[in-house]
Amino acid sequence: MAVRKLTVAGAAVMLAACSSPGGSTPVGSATASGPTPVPAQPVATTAAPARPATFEEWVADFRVEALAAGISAATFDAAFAGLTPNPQVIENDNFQPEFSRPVWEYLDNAISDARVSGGQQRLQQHASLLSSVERQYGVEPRIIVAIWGLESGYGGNVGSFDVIRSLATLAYQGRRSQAFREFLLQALQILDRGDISRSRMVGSWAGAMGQTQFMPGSYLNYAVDFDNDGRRDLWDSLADVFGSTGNYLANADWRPGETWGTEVVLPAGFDYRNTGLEVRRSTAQWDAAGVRSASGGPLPPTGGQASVIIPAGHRGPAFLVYDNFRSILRYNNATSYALAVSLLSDRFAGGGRLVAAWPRDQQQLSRQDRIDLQTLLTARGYDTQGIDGIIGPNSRQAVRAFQEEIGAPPDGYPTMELLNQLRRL
Ligand SMILES: [Ca+2]
Repeated sequence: MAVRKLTVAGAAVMLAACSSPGGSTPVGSATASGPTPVPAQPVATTAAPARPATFEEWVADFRVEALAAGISAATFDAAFAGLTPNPQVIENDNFQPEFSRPVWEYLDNAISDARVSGGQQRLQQHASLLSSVERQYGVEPRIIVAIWGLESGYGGNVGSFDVIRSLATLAYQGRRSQAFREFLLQALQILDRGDISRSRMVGSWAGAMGQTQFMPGSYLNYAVDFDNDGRRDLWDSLADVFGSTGNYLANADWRPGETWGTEVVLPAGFDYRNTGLEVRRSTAQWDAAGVRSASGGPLPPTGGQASVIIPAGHRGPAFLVYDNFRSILRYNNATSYALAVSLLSDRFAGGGRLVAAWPRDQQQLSRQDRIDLQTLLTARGYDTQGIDGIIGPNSRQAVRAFQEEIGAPPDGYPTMELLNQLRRL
């Protein structure tokens, strides 16, 4: 199957692409006229300066690799005929929002009344197809429809970017060129198999495809031909769309007959160091620790493990999430996304309204605030493992350690209040 190693020339191209300043320069301005020093960047290396390849040179090099990986020349040449990089794709790739969206705003939008009623209607409309998918893969219709609704508005918006053009652009000059080179090979394999025509292969700017937005690797590995017409078509066959989503989740260790989890109430004095997906316990252990279902009644059963998450810190709602929640995270690795799928699927069935309120008055940290937070925590001896303005697990751990120092609930959730306390020290 796919050859994973890069050619030497490919590695040189990647170096050039990584060193290029942001990719805002029109690609056509990169000329092939002799070695040009890599634009001024304080890179401590004695290696010979890489000459930025033109797109045409890059395609010629990539063609060798693709054909060696088994892509037919006819597929490759048809896919790349007249192709140019898409500057919009690079712009999207480099976009860094000043504020990250609070989880409640994301959920308000994701679980709108229109999306709830639209999903309920489609659950009825496609009931028999969804049941056969459930029989085959063990995934409930409402989960599949929730994913479908979030990924493409029930097929209404599959994206209009030419996938090959997007992937080629990102492989040529994106920040993660190596990964996109691989995605591009996979997309070409999909064309080669005849699953979809070149012109119909449209998607998101980053190459997610079809009504459930599969990246090319997921498509290759998990898309199924559920309507048995010989092609796996995630654009125009709902059977293939639903079947592929069920197959994906089944392969992500979905536990048939179990829920994703539930909103919970944490007891007074709960130890917030036990929150987060890393802490896994049985529901019996959580029950013994005083964790209760927010709607009353016993915690829903699971044969697996459960974790407590508090997406907006200790002032917001708490959730006990099960292995099926982790399966949804393997579809799209963002807690807010997995929560949206989970709660939307509950809303289809008449539940899913939260008991606790989100802390909507909480001021959001700007990018500069997040950088200040990391700088101050690191200076105080709580290493955030880098200062990049992105609050990841290391930053949360540092926040938690500082919260313990000052006697605040150690929920690892950075707030403006916490930042101001740090600033005053
Ligand atoms: Ca099919």
